[in-house]
Amino acid sequence: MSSPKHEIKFTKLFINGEFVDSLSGNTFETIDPATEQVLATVAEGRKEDVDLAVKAAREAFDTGPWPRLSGEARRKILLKFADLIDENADELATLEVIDGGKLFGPVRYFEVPISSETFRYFAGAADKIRGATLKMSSNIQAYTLREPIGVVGHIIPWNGPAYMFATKVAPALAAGCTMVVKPAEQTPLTVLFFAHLSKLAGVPDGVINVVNGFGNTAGAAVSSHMDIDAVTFTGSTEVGRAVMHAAASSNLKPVSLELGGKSPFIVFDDADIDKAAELAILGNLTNKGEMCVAGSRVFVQEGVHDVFVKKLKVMVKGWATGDPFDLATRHGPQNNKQQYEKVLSCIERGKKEGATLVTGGKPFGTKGYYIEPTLFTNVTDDMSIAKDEIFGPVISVLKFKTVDEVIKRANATKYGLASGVMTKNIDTANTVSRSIRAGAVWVNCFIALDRDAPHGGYKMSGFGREQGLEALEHYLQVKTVATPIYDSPW
Ligand code: TXE
Repeated sequence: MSSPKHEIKFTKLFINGEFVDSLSGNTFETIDPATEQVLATVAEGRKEDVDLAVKAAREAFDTGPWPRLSGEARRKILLKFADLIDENADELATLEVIDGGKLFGPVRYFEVPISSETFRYFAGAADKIRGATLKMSSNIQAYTLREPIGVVGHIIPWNGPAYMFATKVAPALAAGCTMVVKPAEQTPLTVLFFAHLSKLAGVPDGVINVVNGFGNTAGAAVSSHMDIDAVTFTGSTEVGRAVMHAAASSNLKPVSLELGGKSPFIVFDDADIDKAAELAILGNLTNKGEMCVAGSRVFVQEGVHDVFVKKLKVMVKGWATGDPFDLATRHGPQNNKQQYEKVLSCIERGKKEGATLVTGGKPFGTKGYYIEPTLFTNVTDDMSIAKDEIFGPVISVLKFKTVDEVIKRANATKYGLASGVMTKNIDTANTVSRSIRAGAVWVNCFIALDRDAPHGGYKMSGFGREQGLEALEHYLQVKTVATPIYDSPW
């Protein structure tokens, strides 16, 4: 299957309901990572464009209908938005592929439908946001209001723009917020298409604004803006720190950060080894390893280590690499050149530090940012491939002996995003689940993400939760209203 016919319709900034050029007229190119060809020239927003977008969002919040609509009215618009995502799934999936190097099949039949379902999930929450009645004292009664926080800034990464847009925008809309979205400079196209759909869905002008641009200009202008009330960020730990800093030194806006990971995937001797091998592959090679939740430290107990590695080797070698539009392809190009070079340099370091390269380890083909799916064994905890997030198709296998040992080693990381445990012993599963310091423990499964399951990090993987009803908390604030009661009988 070759690329379906496509036309790139939206390349400008989206401010106050209109597609507009940047004030400076500056543009930048976005590249197809499978071909290294320029796909489109996109308007480049900077601080002055972010200011305009914030002004529109501010007005939409302070005087516009959105925060004042009933939950039911917002729900209807979110449901319409979801239907439009489904109706435009082919086009959205195509943009995800050509702009981000993702595979057409998984995006078209999984990530785009998940995005529309995320809108439906939060549509269902829009009319159920409510406070509590408080019993303060005998002569005061009080209740809480949960009000939208205001103008939100969303800084989005490049590894799943459609999924990320839905994850951040749907709950913020449900809560009644208005927003400025800053897509990653590598992948602006899907987000711009979503902006177009938002207008068709009936989201009022100024509620969603999109400013394409670079991190240190447009991104920094969002995180340091005095008139943005909260910011959500998904990306590297390093930039997460900068975003928090900017938020603190501007208007003390609350921040939620979803950062990197180095998640353990632990295979005990009694596990279903075929299933464990399959999940180790999916947990590391899905989306060419560009996943914050990748199970990139595969701990295998010594009794099954060799047979497990043998199975893994066969599967990694057979992981079909090629045209992202071919439904038989399992592995596409890395998202961008910088990421491609980073992954290759991590692989070189792994080799130098003495890990055994079982298969892969090189660029694939002659065109595009393709890297062979790579398997390392004899990895030790001190090696950089066991410590640093690679965000690429690299599996590292580490051997262990006992439950206590593996818990200690699994927790010996600055990250804490996710983890996996493969065992048939319920006691082992329970002990490990309660001992791992991470936002998710997946027992006999992996990447069990769901819109109803709060997702987020412990430690330097960040804080705040996305998905689940918990996601709404970031977009709401609580007000206590108290009134005196005269002549109360109680
Ligand atoms: O991310 P950045 P990069 C990890 C992964 C990857 C590494 C580097 O390990 O290899 O980060 O990727 C915006 N103020 N993850 O450099 O720079 C930027 O424009 C405000 C994990 O591409 O963090 C983009 O929109 N914003 C991850 C977004 O931040 C700034 C997903 C993410 O880019 C900014 C992506 C600044 N000063 C990378 N600088 C995950 N958790 O899923 C950049 N940005």
